[in-house]
Amino acid sequence: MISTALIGLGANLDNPRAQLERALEALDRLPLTDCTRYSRLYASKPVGPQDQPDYVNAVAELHTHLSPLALLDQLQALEQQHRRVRLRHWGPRTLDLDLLLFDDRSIVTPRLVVPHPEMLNRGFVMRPLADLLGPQKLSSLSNENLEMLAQRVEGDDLLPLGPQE
Ligand code: A4P
Ligand code: MG
Repeated sequence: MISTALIGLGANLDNPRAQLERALEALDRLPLTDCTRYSRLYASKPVGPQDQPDYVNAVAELHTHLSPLALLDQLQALEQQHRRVRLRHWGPRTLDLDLLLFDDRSIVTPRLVVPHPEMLNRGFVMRPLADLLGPQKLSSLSNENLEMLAQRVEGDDLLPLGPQE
């Protein structure tokens, strides 16, 4: 059975834009998985500790035959390949991959919570997600449409990156 998964990507170390571009290619090469589309990239101010570089964020849509936990394994392996430095919670990282949504499933296990518990509070997730999916309803989250949810959390701290920047 094929499922649709939405992945949040974030990086703020070692040329974050290049990290994200490499990660998007790598997502398309995961076993039993295609990256069908992705949002534009956004520069964003750090949420959490402020004494760290700005982030680059994006959201990618995958079609996958993997289970949610098998996909999480693959995402964590990719983070390791990008030599992610995990110094502190909400601190700087070369690559962070969050599993935002998996079809319309709700999952609560020690290793994986879907929908990602913080996504609704984060403009750097909701704006690219709304760009990608349009004003549809997300049944696993709420009855509100995505564009309205995105507007509610949007600040002025998101900057779309052009192709050559
Ligand atoms: N885990 C549970 N559910 C999930 C899920 N849906 N997706 C578990 C991914 N992982 C999930 O994650 C800790 C554990 O969460 C994993 O072992 C997994 O089993 P982590 O990524 O190792 O820990 P972390 O990154 O230190 O914490 P966390 O909560 O993931 O940080 P966030 O929420 O990713 O926040 N500001 C801007 N502008 N842009 C950003 O991208 N990112 C962060 C990090 C802070 N500020 C930011 C940004
Ligand atoms: Mg994370």
